[in-house]
Amino acid sequence: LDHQLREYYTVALEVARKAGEVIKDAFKKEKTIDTKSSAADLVTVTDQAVEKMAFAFLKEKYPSHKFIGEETTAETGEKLQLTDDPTWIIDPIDGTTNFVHSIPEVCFSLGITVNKEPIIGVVYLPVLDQMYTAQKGQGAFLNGEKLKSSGQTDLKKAVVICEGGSSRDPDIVEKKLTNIHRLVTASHGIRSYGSAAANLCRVAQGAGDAYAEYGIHIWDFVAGMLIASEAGAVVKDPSGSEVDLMSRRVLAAATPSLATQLSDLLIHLDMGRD
Ligand code: LIP
Repeated sequence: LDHQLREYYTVALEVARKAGEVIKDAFKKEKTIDTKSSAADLVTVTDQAVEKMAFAFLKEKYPSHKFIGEETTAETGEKLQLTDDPTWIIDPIDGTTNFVHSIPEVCFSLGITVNKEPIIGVVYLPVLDQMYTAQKGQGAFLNGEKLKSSGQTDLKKAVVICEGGSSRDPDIVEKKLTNIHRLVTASHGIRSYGSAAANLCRVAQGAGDAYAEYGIHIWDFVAGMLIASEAGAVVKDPSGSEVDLMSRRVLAAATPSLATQLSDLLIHLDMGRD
């Protein structure tokens, strides 16, 4: 099994580099934009092209594996099903709004699960040439350099990463703003990088002490959560229970104590299940 995982990892890096080239090239050009679940839920032809390319490449190598992708799911409208089979989970561009607005925090995110557990995570930010990687039990790395989360235990001294998200439902927006109000009041400050995958990688490298978001999907966080936890961060459901890949929300914090302080502080939005 070990050599198989090593091979998956090599292939994951290869496909991330390929995707990165396409994204980096398109980043400088004019974008063709469409919307999905809301007027702020964006997709471009590049998202779709990158996912198609990645799936074609991977399916040829691993015809018996399962594949979950953001844009394929949007196109087919099929209900997500995570099985025990090896599953390649892709967000072709995490941070599509950044991509559309020429903000360089855009990434290709690829997580592999076996028995519904993330075992490999690759998050590549091609414009910044930052390759974050993790294999279960083997630590997390940025361009080959080992990562360690900050170790912060006190919310008062923490920077917390959070997002407005793409829902424009007034009730959801209001609850998110209440959370932001509470976070600003309780901490050193908040940051938003515009991509769940990038946010988790920032926590992994200690650039920010914690991150919580409601309304994301498995493809946004499955790779980043492994990178964060392999860097020593705690990854949970925001309520404090075990993280649930289908529950559309995640919390990562540098320490268990910081995670608890955030769980106690936030309103836990129920965004439904995938
Ligand atoms: C994005 C997430 C981000 C969230 C955005 C959006 P996309 O994913 O990574 O954290 O705040 O609303 O869902 O759509 O760029 O892949």
